[in-house]
Amino acid sequence: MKRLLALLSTCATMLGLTVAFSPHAVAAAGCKVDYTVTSQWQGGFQAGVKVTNLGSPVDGWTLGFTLPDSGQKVVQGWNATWSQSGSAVTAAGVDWNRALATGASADLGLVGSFTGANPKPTAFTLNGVACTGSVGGDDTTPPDPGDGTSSGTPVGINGQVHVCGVHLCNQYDRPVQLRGMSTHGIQWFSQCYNDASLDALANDWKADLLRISMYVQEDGYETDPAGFTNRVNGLVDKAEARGMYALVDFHTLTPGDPNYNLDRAKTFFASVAARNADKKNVIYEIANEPNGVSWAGIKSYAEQVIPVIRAADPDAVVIVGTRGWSSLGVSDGSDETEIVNNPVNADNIMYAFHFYAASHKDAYRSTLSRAASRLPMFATEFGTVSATGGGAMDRESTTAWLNLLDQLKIGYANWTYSDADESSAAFRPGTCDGSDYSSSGVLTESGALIKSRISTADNFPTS
Ligand code: IDC
Repeated sequence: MKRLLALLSTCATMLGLTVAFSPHAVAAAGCKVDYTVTSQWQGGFQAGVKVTNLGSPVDGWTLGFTLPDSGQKVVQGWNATWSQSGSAVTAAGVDWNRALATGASADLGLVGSFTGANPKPTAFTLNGVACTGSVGGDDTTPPDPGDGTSSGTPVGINGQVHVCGVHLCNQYDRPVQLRGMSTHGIQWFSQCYNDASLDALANDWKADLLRISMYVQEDGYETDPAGFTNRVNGLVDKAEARGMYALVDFHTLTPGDPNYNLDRAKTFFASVAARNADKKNVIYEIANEPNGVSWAGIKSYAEQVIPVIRAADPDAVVIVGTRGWSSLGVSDGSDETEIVNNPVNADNIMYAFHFYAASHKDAYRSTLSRAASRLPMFATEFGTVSATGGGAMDRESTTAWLNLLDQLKIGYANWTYSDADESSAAFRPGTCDGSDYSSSGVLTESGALIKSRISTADNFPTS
């Protein structure tokens, strides 16, 4: 009840918003809407709305629908500009999801209040055209099997990537931004990484990369080196078959000094780099989040692990963690200058930057902005929530971060593509027990926001 009252208080503000039709908006020839009530409590509910454009591409859209006559009200909505007049509701696309190609979807959500029964809304329209369509076979088309070089996929278009200046560049030597998701610890969530979930990641989320988080401690690699090496290789193959890059994350966390795991890292990377040397889709992240260790200690570790990888796979990009939980030192009171003045002695490398949007804000953003003109950076892990992986999603800070990464062309992977019972997870708890990874009903608030961002067109340069 408390929650409902708080939500109702935002009602007035929300209803003051007006809907702006884009001058470029055109009528869509067809559309489909999946509307799922994801939770309900006394007098209130939350719903996910997935709208799929089945007509010509649109640059600007407005979804309309009619609430049933049971006192339903939209209290709060996300991923669109929401407005209500009587029983008529509109949700207009925002700058980052306004363009919808044919077959593309936007995931929206809302919290509503109701009295009496709670039937679903009716009469959905997209740019004024009734949504009567069914998506048909497209969503279930299996990915191209094979080596991931089929045209149209991220790996097919970009090929073997390399570092050029401060950017990651594709086979045409042009900067690219790779956007994707990180697994949770594969020792805990292996059930979330199967053909159906990875099909959804490639086809529905249109992700460019899968980060494979192999914890070293906490029941991870150290307990079964051969078994975990096989699991990582299996996921590299699944990413490759779907044309996605695989970011192999040697997920050191506690203890924070990567040198504690130096011998394990050499053994692991010698093996995975040899096994995957001929693939074009593999990128190596050699230490997740160094902490309680100096930059000199991290650099020394990197300069011992990188030659092991290079000996087996000379052209793979390697990403080096940074001080203070990969914060470029900021969380330890330092900054990027310690790296700029004393970089790792190796070519074709990048540096990791991690952030959690509710905890890390302007000071972190300005450090990354400065660093990005001097050092090749990759946001190999970030969350929309606090650094604990839980707490409320910070939409404003997340949006500021993602806009910055887009502007700087810095690649990223979001923590986590899992159904962990924590707000950083993209899926609601229990999702990985089933086979549906595509409908809006399985997404958390964080998942819906991140999916909307990742699934926009990449426009990778092809010459
Ligand atoms: C968290 C997981 C949580 C787990 C914890 C310890 O979400 O379920 O219990 O690790 O293993 C990081 C780390 C990442 C953390 C994440 C959220 O790289 O392992 O995951 N986080 O706390 N750095 C900053 C935040």
